[in-house]
Amino acid sequence: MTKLLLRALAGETLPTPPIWMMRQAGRYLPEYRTTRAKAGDFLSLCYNPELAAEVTLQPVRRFGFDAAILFADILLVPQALGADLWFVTGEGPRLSRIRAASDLAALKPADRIHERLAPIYETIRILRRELPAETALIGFAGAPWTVATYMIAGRGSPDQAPAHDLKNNDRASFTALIDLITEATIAYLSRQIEAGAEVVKLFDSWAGSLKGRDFDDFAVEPTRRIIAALKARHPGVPIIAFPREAGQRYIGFAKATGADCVALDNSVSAEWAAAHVQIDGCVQGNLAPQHMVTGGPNLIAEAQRITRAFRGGPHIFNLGHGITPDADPDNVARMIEAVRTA
Ligand code: 1CP
Repeated sequence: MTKLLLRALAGETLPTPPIWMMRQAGRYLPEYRTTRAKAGDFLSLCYNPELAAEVTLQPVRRFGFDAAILFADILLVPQALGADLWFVTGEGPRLSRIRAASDLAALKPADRIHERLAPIYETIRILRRELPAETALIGFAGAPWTVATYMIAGRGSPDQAPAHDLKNNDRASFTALIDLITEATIAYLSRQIEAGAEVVKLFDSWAGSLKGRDFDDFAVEPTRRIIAALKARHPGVPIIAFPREAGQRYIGFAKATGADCVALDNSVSAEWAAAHVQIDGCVQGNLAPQHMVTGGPNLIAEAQRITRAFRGGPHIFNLGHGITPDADPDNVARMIEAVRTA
């Protein structure tokens, strides 16, 4: 096993961490904007295997990252379950809303998602043929809570209030939705692995808004169930969990869920995470994405501080969240150089 990313995920402490970036294929790259224009719109790009593979490869070619992440979106699962999905330019995603048991009843069962998602599996097959031998391929899905927040609100919501309301006022519908997304996610990620994904990642971008018991029931438990099912079917495939803004709840998250690696946002310090999270295994993160916009000596200093803080155990270098469209591609090259010479 020579791929650096897989070695870190297997628990190896490496002299130089493998490097990739959340949203590494994206609007900060001129070549992405060109291919996206060719596809027409964002969803057409996701469902066009040749072009989705092309944008996945672009940042690997340009920067030599140690991993590629499948180009797709967490909201394709709700769409495959039967929700309407569209993107409003400059605003973000819109979905038909789940507000009551009758909305849930109109969704498809979890095993009926593959027809719609077949192009995604084809993208993965193309990527396995075209990626360099040393580059690992990461598949992904949203974690059930985060996907549910979009399905319930019908859009991104800063405080996830509509999802909290359904959780607190109609527990039966809410848990039925979480269960449906959990089953669909197991089916989706299994197919991604069968198509050639070597690692899968669960994005729980809004985990931080779950507190106390809710965090156990709706961040930890669905993640644990998905990981247990995937490990039973595909024992060798490592899984990265990203309970963004979990704070103190990062502690023990890998043990509680069975994740091989926990991804850290940039609200926790690397020194704290090395002491409290990395003791249980591999961690990924946690450079603030803003440094990719501002650059300069702070970018170099921060990238090297994080690299050194995690040097005592398995670590994958990444940002704490996705790179933003206003980032300077030259800062990405500078960041990689800083990490590799830290
Ligand atoms: O081209 C464009 O204008 C579309 C922008 C875009 C991109 C590049 C969206 C819309 N999705 C993506 C791709 C994407 N999304 C990837 C591809 C691989 C990569 O990282 O390079 C991944 C892994 C995601 C995951 C995703 N989508 C998450 C979880 C990670 C995170 O950022 O917290 C979430 C929450 C989404 C929903 C989504 N899709 C797109 C947007 C703008 C959003 C966020 C909506 C919001 O809440 O405001």
